[in-house]
Amino acid sequence: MSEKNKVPGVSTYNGPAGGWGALRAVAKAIRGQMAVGRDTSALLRVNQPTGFDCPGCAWPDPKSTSSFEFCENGAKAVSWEATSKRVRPEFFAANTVTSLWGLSDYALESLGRITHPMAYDATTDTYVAITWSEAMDRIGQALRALPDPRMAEFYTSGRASNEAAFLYQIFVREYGSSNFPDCSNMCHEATSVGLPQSIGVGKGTVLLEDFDHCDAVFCIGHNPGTNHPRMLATLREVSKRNVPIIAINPLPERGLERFTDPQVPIEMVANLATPIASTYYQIKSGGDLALLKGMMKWLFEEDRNAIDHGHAGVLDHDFIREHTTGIDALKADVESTTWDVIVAKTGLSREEIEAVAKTYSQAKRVIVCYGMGITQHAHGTENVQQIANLLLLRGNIGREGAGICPLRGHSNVQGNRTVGITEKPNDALILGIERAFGFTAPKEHGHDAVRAIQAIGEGHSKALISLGGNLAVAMSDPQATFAAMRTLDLAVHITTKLNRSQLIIGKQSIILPCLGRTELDIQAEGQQSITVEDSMSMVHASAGQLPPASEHLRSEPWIIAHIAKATLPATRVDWDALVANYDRIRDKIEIVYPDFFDYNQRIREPGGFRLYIAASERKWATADGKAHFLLARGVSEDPNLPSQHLTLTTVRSHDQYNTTIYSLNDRYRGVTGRRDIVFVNPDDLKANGLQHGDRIDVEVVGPNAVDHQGNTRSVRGFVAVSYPIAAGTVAIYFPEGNCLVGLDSFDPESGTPTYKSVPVSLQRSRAKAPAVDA
Ligand SMILES: Nc1nc2c(c(=O)[nH]1)N[C@H]1C(S)=C(S)[C@@H](COP(=O)(O)OP(=O)(O)OC[C@H]3O[C@@H](n4cnc5c(=O)[nH]c(N)nc54)[C@H](O)[C@@H]3O)O[C@H]1N2
Ligand SMILES: Nc1nc2c(c(=O)[nH]1)N[C@H]1C(S)=C(S)[C@@H](COP(=O)(O)OP(=O)(O)OC[C@H]3O[C@@H](n4cnc5c(=O)[nH]c(N)nc54)[C@H](O)[C@@H]3O)O[C@H]1N2
Ligand SMILES: [Mo]
Repeated sequence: MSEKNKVPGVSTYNGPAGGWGALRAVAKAIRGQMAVGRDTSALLRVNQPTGFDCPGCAWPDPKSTSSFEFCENGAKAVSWEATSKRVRPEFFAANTVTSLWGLSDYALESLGRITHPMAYDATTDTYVAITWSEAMDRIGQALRALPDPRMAEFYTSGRASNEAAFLYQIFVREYGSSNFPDCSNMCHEATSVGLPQSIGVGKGTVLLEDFDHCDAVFCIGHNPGTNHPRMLATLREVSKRNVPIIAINPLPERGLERFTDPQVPIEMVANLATPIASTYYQIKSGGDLALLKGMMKWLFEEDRNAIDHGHAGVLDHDFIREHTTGIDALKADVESTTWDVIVAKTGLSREEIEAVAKTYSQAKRVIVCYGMGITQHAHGTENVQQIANLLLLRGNIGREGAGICPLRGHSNVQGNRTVGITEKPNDALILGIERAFGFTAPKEHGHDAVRAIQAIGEGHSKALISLGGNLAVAMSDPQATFAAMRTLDLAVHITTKLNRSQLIIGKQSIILPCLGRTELDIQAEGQQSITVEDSMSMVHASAGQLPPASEHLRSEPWIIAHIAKATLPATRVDWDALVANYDRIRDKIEIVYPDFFDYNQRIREPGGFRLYIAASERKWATADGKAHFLLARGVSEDPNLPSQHLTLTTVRSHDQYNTTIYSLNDRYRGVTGRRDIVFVNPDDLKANGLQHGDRIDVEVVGPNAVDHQGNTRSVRGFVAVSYPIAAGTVAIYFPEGNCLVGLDSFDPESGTPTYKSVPVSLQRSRAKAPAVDA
C-alpha cells in the first residue's frame, strides 16, 4: 500500500474538474433528495427566463444558454432545498433540544424541511408547534418590551430576495434600529468597504462578455470548481483562446487546473480536459499583499527602465494623470518594500513574481477575479485595494475586456446590500425612506456581525432575529458566540431547515419556516416573483414552481410584514398591500433607490437589467471624482507574531454550502467520508516530526492563542494529511476551524474575521478521539 493510501478516506484524485464525476453527482443529488413525490424537472427551470434563480452561487448566466443542468453544486443546492424529507412537530416532540444539540449541522439539515412554526418549551425541553398569529404576538410583545430598539439585532443571510431584504430594513429602521449584522460582514465586506474608496463603487466592474475580450485573467484566492462551478465554462472559453489564466492560491485546486465540460460531448466521450490555469502560483496564505506589492514594484522599475531607454512605459500614464490620485505615495511605498520581505511573505521566488508581473504588463486587457482568499484577512480591505491599484496602474478598469471581478458569495448577497441591508445608513437612504414611507430612519450607525455578537455577549443586546443563515456556526469563536447567544431574551429564526443556531436557546426561541426559491409563492393578488442581483450587477426575476414543502409555510416578505405589524401598532407602512403584490414592494424600492427606475417593467424583460456601475464607464463616484491609489502599510498580518509558525486557512469542501454539509466527501481533494483533516505540506510535516496519517493537535499561537475562558484555542485529534499545499500554510475545513479564530480577530476596516490566516503550531495529539465533530 502506498504511503498516500494509508489513511482511510484519503487518496489522490487524478481526474479533471467537471466531467463524468460531476454528472454522476448531479444524478445522485437528485435521486437522494428529490425522488420521493417531488418533480425533478424543477432543475431544468433553474436560471431560465421563466424559472427560478439558482440558490447555489452568484455567478451570472450567459444570455444564450443555461449551463445549469450540468452544474453539480447547483444541483446539490436545489435538491437540498427541494428534498422530500420533513421535520414535523412529532419529531420535535420526540427529541429534546438537548439531544438534538448532539447532532452535527449535517445531520440536522439532513432531517429535511421544517413544516410548522415552532416555539421552545422549557418544561419539556422541546420545540412545540404554535400558530402563526401566536408566534407573531410573542415576537411583537418581546420587541416592544425592549427599553431601546438598539438592543435588538437583525441578521440577514444573503439568500433573501431583494423584496424580503428591503421590507426587512424598512421594518427595522421604522422600529428604530440600524443593527444589521449580515453574512456579508464575514464575506465580501472588504470589497464593499475597500472598493468605494478606490474606484467609487463597492462592486465588480466587469460583465460576462468582458471575458470574451480579455488578454489575461488572474484568479486570486477563489475556488471556482467548487464554489462557482458555472464560471469554469467561462474560463474554459478563455483558455481555448490561449489567453493566460494565472491562479494564485496556496492549494492546487483542481477546478483551476483542468476541466471537462459536461456540455461538450466530444470532451466527455474522449475524456478530454481543457487546461485552465496557464501558470499556478502556490502562494503562502496571507502573502497576497506582498505579492501585489512585488508585482507593482517590478512594474514601476520596468516603467522607468523603458522610459530611460526611450520606449513607452508599461504604466498607462495618460490614464493615471487624467483619472487618478495617489500614484507618488504608492510608488514610494512599494519601492521601500524589499524583495527579501516580499519573497519571505509569499513563499514565491523573486523570478516568479517578476514573471507574473511581466505577464500582467504584456496583456492589454486584464480581469482580476478574487474571493475569500483575499477578503478574510486582517488586511482584507487593503488586499482588495492593492488589487485595484494593480489594475489602475495600466488603466485596466472601465474598458472592454478589463476590470475587477469579486466573486460574491450567497446568490443574492449583493442585492441585499443594494436594497439597504447596511448598518451604516447614509443620507440618501434616509431621505429615500422619508420619500417612500414618510418616516425618518435613525441616522446613527448600528452593529455589524462581530459587533452584534459582542453586544449580545456584553448583555447590551437581548434579541436576535435571523432572516436565514446559521449565524452562530458561521461566526468565528464558537466558544464566545454560543455563550453569548444563550443569554438572549428572544431568538427568532426565519428558516427552511434546522441548524445548530436554532438549538442555542434563549428565554424565548421561535422558528418560522419559510418558502424557498424553488417554491410557488401565492399571495392575495396571485402568484409572485422575487428579484435578485448577481455578481455582475444584473438584476432579474425568479419564480419558484414547486408546491410548498408544507401548507404552513409562508414567504419571507409575508413573515417580515407580519412581524412588523405585530411590533409597530402605529406603523406608517401599508404592509398588507405590499405583500399582496410584490410589484408594490418594487415600486417602493424604486422610490428609495432611483437606480431601479422602471423596475417592474425591466425585470419582465428576459435576462432583466444591469444596475448602473459608474466605474465601468470610468466615472469615479468618489469625493473628488478621481480613482484613488491607496496605501497598505507593510505586508504582515501581525508583525508581533512569533517568527516560527504555520498559517492556517479554512476552506469549503466540494460537498458543502457554507455551514450546510451535503456529504463528508471532498472529491477533488481526494477525501471521502471524513472532515477531521489538516492538509499539511510534506516538508512541514517532517520539520514538525510528524507523518502522514498522524493524529495531531492544532494550537493557535500569538496574541489570540487563548479564548475568553482561558483555554488554548485548538482542534485536537485531527488527521494530518500530506498534501501539496504551499509550505508554511495548513488548511482545515470551515466550520470545523472556526474555534481557532478569535472573535476579536478581524480586519479593522471591514470587520471581517480572519478566517484565512490564523497563526498555529502542530503537534502529535494528546487527545484519543476527534474533539470537534462535523
Ligand atoms: N458549492 C458551494 N458554492 C458556494 C459556497 C459553498 O460553500 N459551496 N459558498 C458561497 C459563498 S457564501 C462564498 S463567499 C463563496 C466562496 O467561494 P471561495 O472564495 O472560492 O471560497 P473558499 O472555499 O473560502 O475558498 C477560497 C480559496 O482561497 C484559497 N486561499 C486560502 N487562503 C488564501 C490566501 O491567503 N491567499 C490566496 N490567494 N488564496 C487563499 C483557498 O485555497 C481556496 O481555494 O462561494 C459561494 N458558493
Ligand atoms: N471559518 C470560516 N468561517 C466562515 C467562512 C469561511 O470561509 N471560513 N465563510 C463566511 C462566509 S463567506 C459566509 S457568507 C458565512 C455564511 O453564513 P450564513 O449565511 O449564516 O450561513 P449558511 O450556512 O449559508 O446558512 C445556512 C442556513 O440557511 C437557511 N436557509 C437556507 N435556505 C434558506 C432560504 O431560502 N430562506 C431562509 N430564510 N433560510 C434559508 C437554512 O436554515 C440553513 O441551515 O459564513 C462565514 N464563515
Ligand atoms: Mo460568503
